Amino acid sequence: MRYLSTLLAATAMTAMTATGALAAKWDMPMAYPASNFHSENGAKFAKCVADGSGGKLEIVVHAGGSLFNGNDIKRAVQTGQAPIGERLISAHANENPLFGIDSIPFLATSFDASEKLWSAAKDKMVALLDSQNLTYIYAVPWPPQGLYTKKDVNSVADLKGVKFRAYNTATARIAELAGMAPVQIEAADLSQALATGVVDSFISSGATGVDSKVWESLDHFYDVRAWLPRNIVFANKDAWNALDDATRKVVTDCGDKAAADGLAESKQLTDGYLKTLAEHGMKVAPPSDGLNKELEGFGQTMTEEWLKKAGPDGKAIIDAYRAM
Ligand code: PCA
Repeated sequence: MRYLSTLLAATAMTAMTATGALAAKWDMPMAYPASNFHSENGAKFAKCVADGSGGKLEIVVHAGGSLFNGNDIKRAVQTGQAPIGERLISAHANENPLFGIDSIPFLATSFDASEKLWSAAKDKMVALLDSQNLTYIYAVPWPPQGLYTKKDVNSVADLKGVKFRAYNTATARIAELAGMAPVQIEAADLSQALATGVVDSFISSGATGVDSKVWESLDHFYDVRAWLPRNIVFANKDAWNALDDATRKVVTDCGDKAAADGLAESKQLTDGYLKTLAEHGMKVAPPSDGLNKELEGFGQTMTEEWLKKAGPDGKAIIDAYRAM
């Protein structure tokens, strides 16, 4: 089904506008549900571009992984099957450690710290994307990441043997360090994986917990605030190059606005998500000191591992961030 709709819809189409100007239609795959704040922000971005370009560029958002699975979006945009798309960039840390910079546990744990880390990393990230035929448009952080479980967890030992949903190499590595069994699952499939017992734990934001109605399967949210991963919106470089200068400027300006609006939304919604989890009967609490210390220890291990993998470029980013 997905493959068929992909074939039918994913091409960048061009048509003439009423005034005779060449108009383009860009399909924009996104992985998270239409009601998620990233997706709503993406829809506003699309409207901004349509309005700003006077209809010369129409961007059509396809939320919820309906056009491409989350894991396939980046490749689809690189290869031109989709002209633009949004992806959780740390899910691609296996291609290059730089993509995982925002998911190193306890390196940047607040919105302010996450913005600093991003400003230290952004130029290199944009260049890396460019080297993969992708033009950076905008990025928005998720709220801080916490631990969802079925039972009380007071130490890492309580996690041993738990079936854990991972969404990138960092979450898989945490599972490994804690003696859990990681299973890579897209957010779109999370509710079902929880309901069928494929997994009983994961680390994510309050946003994804609410999107997935996790209270139907789980009881606890530990507000660990371990990191704030980012979704990045990028365009296929050839599709980008085919736009005229004025339209490119509209996309860039709308992207800057989407980055600022998305950050503000993410901040503003953070507490409300945790309230919603609690209202549905979940126990929402900070981690115990013991659990927190052990997780911070994982953070140190993983920072060292990351620095080894990322080499001098990675070290330069972390040094610049720490000096801010
Ligand atoms: N939600 C996404 C990634 C980070 C987040 O908060 C997810 O769980 O897939």
